[in-house]
Amino acid sequence: MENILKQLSICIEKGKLNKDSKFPADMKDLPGAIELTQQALDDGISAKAILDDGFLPGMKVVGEKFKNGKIFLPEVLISAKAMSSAMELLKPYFHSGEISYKGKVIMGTVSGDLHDIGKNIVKMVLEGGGWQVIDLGTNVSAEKFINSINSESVNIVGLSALLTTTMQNMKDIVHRIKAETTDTIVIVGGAPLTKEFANSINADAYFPDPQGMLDFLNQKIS
Ligand code: B1M
Repeated sequence: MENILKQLSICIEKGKLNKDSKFPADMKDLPGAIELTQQALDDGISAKAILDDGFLPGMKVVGEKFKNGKIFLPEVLISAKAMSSAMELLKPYFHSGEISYKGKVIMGTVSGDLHDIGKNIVKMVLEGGGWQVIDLGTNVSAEKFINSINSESVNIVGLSALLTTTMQNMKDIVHRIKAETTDTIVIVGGAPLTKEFANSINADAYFPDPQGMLDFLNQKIS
């Protein structure tokens, strides 16, 4: 089990999408993220283990290399593509077991921010936990969040931000949601955030990981 997840993590890191991918040259003809994810599932490895021990460690290395100038944006994109494509195979497992939804949540990445890998993972975990997620996508303005809160009659919203610059946009969006809607619970997350920042912008909760948000939502209805 450890071996296949390690290989998977290397495929994400190197951006090896599938067996036919010509990139990277030194992995030619080897199975890629798609085949290894399928193989792991066929071997009975849980979707959570594939995510936690295969996908996420690979993407962490990508982030560190990018930060240290060892790789550049195109390589990051290739890795992100490998991870998102393989993630499609996990979707049915996150979705399975849903008979009726526990509730509805709106999610989006805040305006100015195009990062959606983490937000999509949170979405899948919530859906896997029985919640319906209305995904507004990336670069979502305060207006769009507020319109969706009103039109869908939803009172729980999750905001994601990955850039220190868009944390300011998050602050403005939380402020507008609180001022222009009633009793909306705003949950925030994303790598650069802290609990202190979340408190300072008047968010109702902050979670560094999807499970924290899922547990919080489940507690709300118990
Ligand atoms: Co960008 N990027 N990026 N990037 N990118 C970072 C974030 C960065 C830290 C890289 C670095 O410099 N080391 C840096 C930000 C620095 C800063 O703000 N201080 C950065 C930068 C600078 C940029 C650009 C400005 C680069 C440029 O153009 N010069 C640009 C900005 C574009 C924009 O948004 N306007 C940019 C672009 C991109 C790509 C498009 C190439 C690509 C995004 C692809 C995509 O998302 N579809 C990309 C990527 C992939 C990254 C890194 C490498 C990986 C991010 C990621 O997906 N992580 C990242 C480096 C890093 O993270 N170390 C980086 C994996 C993901 C699973 O984690 O999103 O944190 P994360 O989500 C986690 C938790 O945070 C949590 O759960 C998730 C699962 O565990 N979580 C929540 C997230 N949201 C939550 C919400 C919740 C609860 C939990 O409740 C609501």
